[in-house]
Amino acid sequence: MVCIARIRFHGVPAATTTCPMTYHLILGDRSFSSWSLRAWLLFERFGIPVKTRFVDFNDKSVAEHLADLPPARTVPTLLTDDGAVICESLAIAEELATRHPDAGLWPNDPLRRATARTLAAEMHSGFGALRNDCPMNLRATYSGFAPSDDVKADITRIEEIWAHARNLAGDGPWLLGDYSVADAFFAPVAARIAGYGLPVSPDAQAYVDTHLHDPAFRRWRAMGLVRGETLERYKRDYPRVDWPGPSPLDAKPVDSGPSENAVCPYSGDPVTHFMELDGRIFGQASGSATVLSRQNALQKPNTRPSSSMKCVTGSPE
Ligand SMILES: N[C@@H](CCC(=O)N[C@@H](CS)C(=O)NCC(=O)O)C(=O)O
Repeated sequence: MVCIARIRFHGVPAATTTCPMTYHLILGDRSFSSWSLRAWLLFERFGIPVKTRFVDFNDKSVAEHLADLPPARTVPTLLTDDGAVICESLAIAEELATRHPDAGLWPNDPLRRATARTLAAEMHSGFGALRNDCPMNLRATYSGFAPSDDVKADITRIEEIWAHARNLAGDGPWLLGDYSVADAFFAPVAARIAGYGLPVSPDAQAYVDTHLHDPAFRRWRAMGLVRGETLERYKRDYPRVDWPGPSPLDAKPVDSGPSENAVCPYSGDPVTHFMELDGRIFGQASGSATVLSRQNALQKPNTRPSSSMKCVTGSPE
């Protein structure tokens, strides 16, 4: 059955869709999984409802977690209720753009759209030195990192293509004017530049700062700071400094509700954990699956307590 729906999600008017399907997005650790961040931003920034599940990076390999969801071997992986298993972030972006043509994932203007696609594709296939030497770690900010020549070359190229896009559009703050898939794809690069203190031009730094102030990016980072562990394999031995972006607002966990929201804004499941912020109580569902299949990805998640909660925007919306 095909029907037209306009849904509101997280306060963002969602796209008109001829296909009101339930998406299930399987993600990795928020602090360390750069590809997961990209995919999540696509849903969050474009107001597309999604149920999220997280694999634990600490107990077994991602491929083992996803063994029952062929051909998936990596996160993010998107399950659609018509049976697709989409396990490449660029394919997730393209499929969402096709299924939600009014959501604005790509710019409408053909020249901007072509440029946004070019930048996203280059990010998807490139910048290996930066990705290898500076793994995304949203829990640590370093000083004293000395980039190799290969990392410097990657940064030079990134500055070149960012400047090309921003000059072409001329009306930022995002690469092609309004936020597009290209920006979601470069959010983890901005996080690396910030996290490793990589020197960039003032224009590039302004674009990095725009990401650091983006409420969606801040929400993701804040949730990663309070859930999951600091994974040793991503740590580097450089001196630590403070995160250069805005800090999350403090919130404290409370044992019980009722909360202002009955349903978790991230998973769509009934709330199981509660936090207090400025005298108001909000809830979320805390879920993680250790074995994933299409069937159990669609069921109520396992729950486990979180020791503290923080919120970046004053409410989880
Ligand atoms: N080309 C994939 C890359 C996805 C990817 O490499 N994801 C990492 C996490 S950020 C992963 O799942 N690695 C497998 C592992 O760590 O075992 C995409 O665009 O989604």
